[in-house]
Parts: sequence; structure tokens; C-alpha cells
Amino acid sequence: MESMRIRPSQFFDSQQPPANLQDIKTRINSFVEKHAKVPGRRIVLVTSGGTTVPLEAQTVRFIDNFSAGTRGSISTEYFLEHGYAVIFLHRQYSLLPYSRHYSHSKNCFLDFMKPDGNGGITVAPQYTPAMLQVLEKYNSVKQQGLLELVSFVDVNEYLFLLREISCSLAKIQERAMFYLAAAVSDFYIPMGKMVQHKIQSGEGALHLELDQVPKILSPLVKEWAPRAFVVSFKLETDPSILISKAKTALARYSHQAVIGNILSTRKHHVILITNQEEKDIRLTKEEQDLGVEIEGSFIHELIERQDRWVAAAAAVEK
Ligand code: PAZ
Repeated sequence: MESMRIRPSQFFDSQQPPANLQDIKTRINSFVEKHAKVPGRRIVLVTSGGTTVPLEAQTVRFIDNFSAGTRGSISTEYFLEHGYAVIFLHRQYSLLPYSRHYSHSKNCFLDFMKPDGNGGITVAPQYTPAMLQVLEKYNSVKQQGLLELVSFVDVNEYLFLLREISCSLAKIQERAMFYLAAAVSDFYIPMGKMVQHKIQSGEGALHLELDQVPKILSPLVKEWAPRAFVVSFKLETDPSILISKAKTALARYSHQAVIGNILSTRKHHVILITNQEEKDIRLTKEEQDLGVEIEGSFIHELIERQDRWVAAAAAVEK
């Protein structure tokens, strides 16, 4: 069935770009130009959250992809700590760096507050040290303009935005990393085949036919930013196929690394796969209980590999 898949260029020619694409392009170009002027500054594009697939043009129903944006938002904070500027391409309303510590899925922000006795409110003393730490990091990142947020909802928007941002990053691709943690739909309904109005329920079972989404890593690695360091993610539920699927992706796209993870263990176990190695990264039970984040370990590993890769490329050019 592989031959049925539309080519990326055909996809972009036949689909409608998002209405705000030009504004985002301007914003990203100025972010990239600003950071390109800082000697040695690296930029990473972190993609995060799941894409939807609308079933109707005026969308009432859609298919969603699993991801809360936990991986992407945590990872962004670690990249910022390592001095990277970050473009955070995320699913609208999914977790964001820094505010994720106080997200509604974990806790209610009101529980952190208390009346200050003078008609105002304050942070309850037991939460102040941890919140102050997060606030200081957040303010420093904001003040230095190190984080640019771009949001998407459906797979169409995601692909157009990914192309736009990749082409912008191409200007400094030797200093760029792509960290593609978003859960991107494999199937979609092309605009030409999508119904305009809400699908009616009076006609019995619903039969859907979805086309395959083009494999976007291919133009990203080969055309848009061939000298950038590219990390993709592979999510599986069956551990017996994870490594072979990750290796197949590496061989097919010739990028630099794949992070493999299993749905049920993704928060404490990942496998870092490159052409040279297959490295198991795990948190111990004790680390998990202490709330250690696995991203802290493997992002450090990825940065080391990007350093070596950049150095090797520079040596070849000499
Ligand atoms: O956002 P989250 O922490 O809930 O999930 C992260 C993840 C499992 C979506 C990510 O680690 C990942 O594997 N992304 C690629 C998904 C895929 O193979 O399509």
C-alpha cells in the first residue's frame, strides 16, 4: 500500500494553508534572525502534543492522537537550561513549559493561593519556594526572548507550520536541532474529499476512508534542513517491534537519532537509537518516586551527540 501515499509536495499543493501562516512566518523569521546573531546560540524546534484529523470541513467531529504535551513541555525546559533558544510547536491547550507545573490536569491553581488578610491574595507559604523557582526561570526565559510559541490543532496545520519553521531554521541549520515529539496522525481526509457540514447520524453505520499522511521526515532531512540535527520519536504499544521500527525509520530517513518509547512506560524508560548505538535509558524506582524527569537524562545525551556531530561536520569542511 506504500505506493498509495501522496508525496509531500502533492500534499502541500492540494491542501489549504492555515490562515495565519504568513504572520507565523514573520514571527519565526525574526526569532531565528535574532538568535542567529548570538555567537554559538543553538535553536531547537520542539514539537509537542497530538494532531487531530477533522471529519468535516466545519468541524464538529475529529479523530485525535494521544499526547498531553508532557514530553515536549518538559523537554523544552531542559533545552532552555542548556542555553538553547526554543521554538515550541504545540497542540493548542496542551501542556506548556513552566505553566505545566500548575496545570489543571494535576492540580487546581486556587489550591496554591490564600487570602493575604488585607483583601488581596498570596501564594500559600508551603508552595512559595517551588513556585518562586519556576517563576524565576520563566521570567528569565521571557526577558531574554528565548522561547517562541506556535500552536496547531489539526494535522494539516501542523505540516504547513513544520515546513515553514524548517525552512526558516535552514538559515542556521548547522546550529539547529529538530526534536519531533508530537504525535502526528498517520491518516487524514484530504480537503477535496471532506464533507462541508456535520455528518448526519440517521443513515446507519459510519464508514470512513482516510488517506495516508505523507512522510514528512523525508523532505525535512533531504531538502528543508539537510545539515540540521534531527531527532524523531517512535511510540509503540508492543515492545517487541519498537527497536526494529525505530531502526527502520533511521535507515529510511537518514536522520541522526530516534527516541523509542512504549506508551505504558514512557515516563521512566526510553531507548536512544542512533546508527552507532542502542542505549537504554531508565529511571530507577527511587528516582521515579522522587519525581525525577527522564528528559533530563536523554536530552543531555542528545546534546552531546549534536556537539560531536557538529564537530565532525566542521572537520570535514576544513
Ligand atoms: O506528550 P506525552 O508525554 O503525553 O506523550 C509523548 C509521546 C509518547 C507522544 C512522545 O514521546 C512520542 O513518542 N511521540 C511520537 C509519537 C509517534 O510515534 O507518533
